[in-house]
Amino acid sequence: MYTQLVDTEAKRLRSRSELSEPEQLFQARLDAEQKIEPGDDMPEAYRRTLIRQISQHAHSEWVGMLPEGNWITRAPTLARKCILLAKVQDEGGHALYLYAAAETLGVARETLIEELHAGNAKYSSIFNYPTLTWADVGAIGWLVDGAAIMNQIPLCRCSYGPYARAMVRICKEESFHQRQGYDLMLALCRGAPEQKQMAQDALDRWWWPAVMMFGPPDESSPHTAQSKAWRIKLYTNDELRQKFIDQSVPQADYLGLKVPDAALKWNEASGHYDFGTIPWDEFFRVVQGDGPCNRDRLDTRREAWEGGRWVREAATAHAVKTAARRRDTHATAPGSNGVSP
Ligand code: FAQ
Repeated sequence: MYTQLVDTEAKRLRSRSELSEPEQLFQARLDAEQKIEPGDDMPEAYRRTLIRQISQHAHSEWVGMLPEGNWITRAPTLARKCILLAKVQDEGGHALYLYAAAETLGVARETLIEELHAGNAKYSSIFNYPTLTWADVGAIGWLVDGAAIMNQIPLCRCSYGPYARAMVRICKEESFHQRQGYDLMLALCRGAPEQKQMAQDALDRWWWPAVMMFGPPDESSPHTAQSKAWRIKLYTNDELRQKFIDQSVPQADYLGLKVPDAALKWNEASGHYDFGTIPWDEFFRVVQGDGPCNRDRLDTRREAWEGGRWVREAATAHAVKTAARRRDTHATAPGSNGVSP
């Protein structure tokens, strides 16, 4: 399916000389690393690609609160509970910045959320896996936040201003999340043999899903070539995946854990780790809605949306009343001619 998409999309990636004059001017701005801002002229396809990527990213943060949220009530100490609460709240905040960034492109947040709830929008495959033990919270911080940062640091330099600026703060928070996850894994690995085993089991289950978070291999990625030309993506999926593996393997060694890949081997000539076959069938299954928790995740998000409806309605009613009061005060203030602005 994806190979087919690549062929079609590749045809659409036109050479510079085939671009219209406004497109060439736009491309020249991107090549000069100028930021594109919401009021600027932009090709419709650029705008649509940004809405697609930013909204998928926002949904990922939003759904991504759920796997770890599952452990807030069961954190083993008060300190760990406070840390986890703060982390999960941070992810909610990231979703809100990102929905706001998407809104600057002329799409309403409610529309995006409706698409998510209808099952028509994508979010990261990784959040469709269950958190079975406390060690999974450590593995998510270490590996999932680790992979997220690897992908997101370059996005701080992407061509669209509001997205790039949102990423600066998000990356600072994600770096801290990654360190808390690694710290949790370290505590388990220095603990009882059963705790270390729990950490190993979490690594076994999260390794390949984390490696697949970077998206399909470059030769099967329909969007990478155009997104790179537009500087929405600065690196390909495979480039970032390799960086992540190179960074994470020594970290696993330091923990005394074994990465579940028999083919993993340092390659002196390339200066990178060689790795085994990635289970892409599983990835495509999960992305197409058939992962271990897809249905559960969407049901939970829909329920939360319905459960929070009264809060949104109350906040809107309050805002309307406050605005009306302000208008009345203004109209009766001394010196006012009673005409509302
Ligand atoms: N899962 O041609 P490409 C986080 C889809 S945030 C599901 O390579 P593109 C924080 C892709 O959308 C994690 N679908 O596409 C956190 C496209 O579908 P479409 C999220 C995937 O856009 C931590 C199709 O496959 N981060 O973790 C996945 O150029 C801990 C073809 O793929 C971001 O979103 C996937 N893994 O590259 C929260 C970062 N991969 O639209 C809580 C921004 C690909 O044609 C706890 N996004 N697909 O139907 C990006 O950098 C890019 O969008 C990629 C995909 C790299 C994800």
